Amino acid sequence: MSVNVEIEGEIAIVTIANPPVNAVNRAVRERLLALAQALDDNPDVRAVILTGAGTLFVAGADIAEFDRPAEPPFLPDVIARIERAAKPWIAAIRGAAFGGGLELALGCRFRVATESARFALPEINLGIIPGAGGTQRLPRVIGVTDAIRIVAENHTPGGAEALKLGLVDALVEEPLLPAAIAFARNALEHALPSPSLDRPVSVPSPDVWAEAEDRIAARAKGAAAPARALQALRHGIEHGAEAGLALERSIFLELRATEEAAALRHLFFAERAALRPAEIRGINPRPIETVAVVGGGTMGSGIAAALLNAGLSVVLIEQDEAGVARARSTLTGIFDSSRRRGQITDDQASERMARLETSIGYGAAARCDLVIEAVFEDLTVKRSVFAELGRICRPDAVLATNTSYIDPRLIAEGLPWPERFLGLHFFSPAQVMKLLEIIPTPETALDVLATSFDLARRLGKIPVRSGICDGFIGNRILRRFRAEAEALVCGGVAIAAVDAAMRGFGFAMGPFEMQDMAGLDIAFLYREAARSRGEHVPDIPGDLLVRAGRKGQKTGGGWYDYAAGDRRPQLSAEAERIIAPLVGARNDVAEETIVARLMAAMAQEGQLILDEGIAASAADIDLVEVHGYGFPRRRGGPMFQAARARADKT
Ligand code: 3H9
Repeated sequence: MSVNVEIEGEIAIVTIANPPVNAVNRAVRERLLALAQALDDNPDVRAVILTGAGTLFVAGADIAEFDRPAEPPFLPDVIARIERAAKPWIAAIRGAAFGGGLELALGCRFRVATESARFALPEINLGIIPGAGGTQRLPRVIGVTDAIRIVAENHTPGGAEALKLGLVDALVEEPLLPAAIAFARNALEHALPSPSLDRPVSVPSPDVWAEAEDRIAARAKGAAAPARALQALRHGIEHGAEAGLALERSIFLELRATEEAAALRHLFFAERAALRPAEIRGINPRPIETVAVVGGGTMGSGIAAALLNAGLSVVLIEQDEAGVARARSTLTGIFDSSRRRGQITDDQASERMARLETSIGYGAAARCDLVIEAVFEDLTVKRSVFAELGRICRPDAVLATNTSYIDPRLIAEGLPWPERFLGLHFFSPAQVMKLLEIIPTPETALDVLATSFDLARRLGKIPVRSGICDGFIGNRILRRFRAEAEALVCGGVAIAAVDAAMRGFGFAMGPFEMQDMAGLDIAFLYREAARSRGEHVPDIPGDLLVRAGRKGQKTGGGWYDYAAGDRRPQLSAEAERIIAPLVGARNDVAEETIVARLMAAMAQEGQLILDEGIAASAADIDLVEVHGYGFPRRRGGPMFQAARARADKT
């Protein structure tokens, strides 16, 4: 870390250089505090420019420090010192000014920025609120209504919008520093504006608060921070900046110490580490521009949409005209719905469809850099696809199978140049779900592995490498989770009590509601197949339900009953009667016990997966659960939960 100072005539230039993102840690805080004094004492200096080295200003406070108690000098005090400096400080911003970075900029008397600048207070994503004056200075600079969107709703204006909002005083062209120096010299000719904290702010009508509260509550999914950020902002408007700063800091320190914030920090670092596994460091990915997707069903079309969204060209291969027409209509539907939700413009939707080519037969795969097979989950069918691809594709084209259960080694048997082959397990809907399980075979080349991680990054996905086992990481844990849920029911716990406990924990649905939605029959057929191979697979309640014709919502009932056209589960006396032979005496256990049993089952399976070398780290397992299986983000994942439970006991 360094904070450098250069003097250009009467202007001092202070550059925070703390790679990779100029995060503000204790050393940076100490140096800034000392510099504010030293530059005030320097009679030659009339103004100070504060900037960041490289392509961004400052990404925020150093999150790695948050696992320890806060250490002085505290950022609010550093910013207060800069704000009250005798020489005006001017923030010169390109790239991200996030969190504590934006708070530092708000403590400066002026802000100049390039178009590339981006401003955010993303603290709520870490389960905390801004802790260095962001909730107080921002509304005094841009007004309450716009400040609420940035403080509590993740709005991230760029340079041009920031100028309109009044968040920056001037938008300048690169090179940034000469432009900032010219701005500073001009500013020194005029009376200075008030420090941000002293500026008047108009009190909004009560409707503004009520509407913001409603919007925030509707999107919070149980997260505490957004509403608390709004509370701090409002307090400062209603009781003055000093009271606002005090409340902001106390909420920040309170939330920083919560389990929720620790879980979100764990995921923050895990998500970044996932993109850069050690084994492919320094290995160049193969260039990928045109991708063939074989199979245009729900999964294939979703994968094609994800690729098109990322700017790649796609050839979608189907067997006949009807298949092509179905796939085209699915993709049109996907982009239409993104357009209706305002995520893309009409032009962007058309441009995406223009990058889609459809083809009957495999010929077009010959010119593709990557082929992703997404046909029916059946070994013989998949093998016949790769027999064709092996004949047609370039030897350097990467070939991937999208499989959720089948051993990729079996699919690749007989494939020429098998080092270009691996499994890519997408999750449905593939254009939405973030998880990508990457399953190399023992023969997969390292640059092919690197190519798949690079592809994940381009698609905005979270890649997790999985070794080969039945169900890979995610479906293997899911099976154990479901088995434990059924074991609870067999032990006399009510079906609805299990679901309610898991919803209370933060899942959108309980395990039985989820099975009813997805259908009970696939897992049943899987068990029946094992039985027909002579394996000993005892009957479980789900088997009895499927044999009685109860396969879930699609048959009007599974674990629950469903009225026609209504997805809300109703308690089912019939289901209870069917499974009764396997169910013990009624046993009402506490919600925490249910949650603890299911968490322990997931973590035990996760530990086996780690011990067998199937997953590279416990954090990877947490990413699989959070990004592929609806595990509540604010709980950090089953391995995080288990580690915290162990720490509590010691
Ligand atoms: C805060 O500011 C609290 C204050 O209100 C109050 C304080 C009193 N700290 O994302 P990338 C690492 S809370 C430590 O891949 P990009 C990251 O782990 C903070 N480390 O880069 C990774 O490490 P590695 C509020 C950080 O170019 C490397 O930097 N701010 C921090 O795709 C590269 O990261 C935020 O929440 C940090 N603050 O995106 C902003 N940030 O190489 C968080 C990053 O070892 N950061 N790292 O894997 C971001 O959103 C992105 O990093 C950014 C760059 C958009 C800036």
